[in-house]
Amino acid sequence: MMKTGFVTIVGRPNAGKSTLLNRLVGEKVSIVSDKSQTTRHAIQGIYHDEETQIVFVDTPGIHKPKARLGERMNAHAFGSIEGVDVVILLVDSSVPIGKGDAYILDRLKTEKNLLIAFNKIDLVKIDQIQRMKGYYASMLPNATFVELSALKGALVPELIASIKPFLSEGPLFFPVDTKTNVNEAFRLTEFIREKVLHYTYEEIPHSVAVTIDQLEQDGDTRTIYASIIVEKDSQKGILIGEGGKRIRSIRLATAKDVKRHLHLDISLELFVRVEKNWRDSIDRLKEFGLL
Ligand SMILES: Nc1nc2c(ncn2[C@@H]2O[C@H](COP(=O)(O)OP(=O)(O)OP(=O)(O)O)[C@@H](O)[C@H]2O)c(=O)[nH]1
Ligand SMILES: [Mg+2]
Repeated sequence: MMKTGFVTIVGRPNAGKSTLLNRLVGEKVSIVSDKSQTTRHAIQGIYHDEETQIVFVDTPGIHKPKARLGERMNAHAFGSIEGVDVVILLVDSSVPIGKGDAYILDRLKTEKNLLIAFNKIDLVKIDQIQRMKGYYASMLPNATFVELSALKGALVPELIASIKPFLSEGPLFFPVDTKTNVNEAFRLTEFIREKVLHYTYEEIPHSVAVTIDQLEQDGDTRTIYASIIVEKDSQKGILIGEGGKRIRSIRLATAKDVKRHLHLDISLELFVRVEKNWRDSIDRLKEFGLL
């Protein structure tokens, strides 16, 4: 019998949750960016070793929502902690504690198996982490505390070790070669969105959604027609860029990354469409599986 369990990773936007998920799984399952609110769905990544299978759940960063999309993202994050074996609160040690952290802490007060993980230790001095730990320990004295660098992979085995005591024996949730619950089409839209986030700034990353209009499959080759949805004409102009330069960069970067991580050759056509207030559209949120 193997030890198995579900572990949800929550935290503020940009804490490094998706970076950690990918590190734990050893594959790019969830997209990452230096912009906040990158992840919009609860995404599972499956960790395996000889004695354990852990289903990690990456979640949207909990933030003050500005549109229905944000409200749904928060709801998915909090919904993902129900009934799991362990909740990891991932904290960015390199940013000061703020109101948003206090809000999350308050929501996690009743969690029994709570692990507070201080991430990005590669960026900070030890005494800074000690001070943070002091604050969190005063608020949640029963939590377990660990520190790590998801980016560098430092102390990740220690994180796994501190989860294991909370797991119980049981049948596997997934076959041993499974890495994620999300399908290829979803991953492709996410790879495109990641590149959009990489090449845009300010409000654009938050205003963008990607949908696949047509997907043809031939062995390891995919022909994809996808739309990037934005909220304003001005955003469309920026996304396309002078002489189509930016959209071309997004297309090339996507193809390269899809080749590297999904081992697929893609031929990609990108269209940019303006759809005012799609982030408040019930139909769109339903389509994206967020309602
Ligand atoms: N230096 C350093 N940077 C990190 C570490 N972990 C993550 N990052 C960076 O932090 C940024 C945010 O990482 P993500 O994994 O997208 O953060 P997230 O918590 O999933 O963010 P949301 O999906 O927006 O909630 C990226 O630029 C990462 O490269 C770390 O351990 N050290
Ligand atoms: Mg994320």
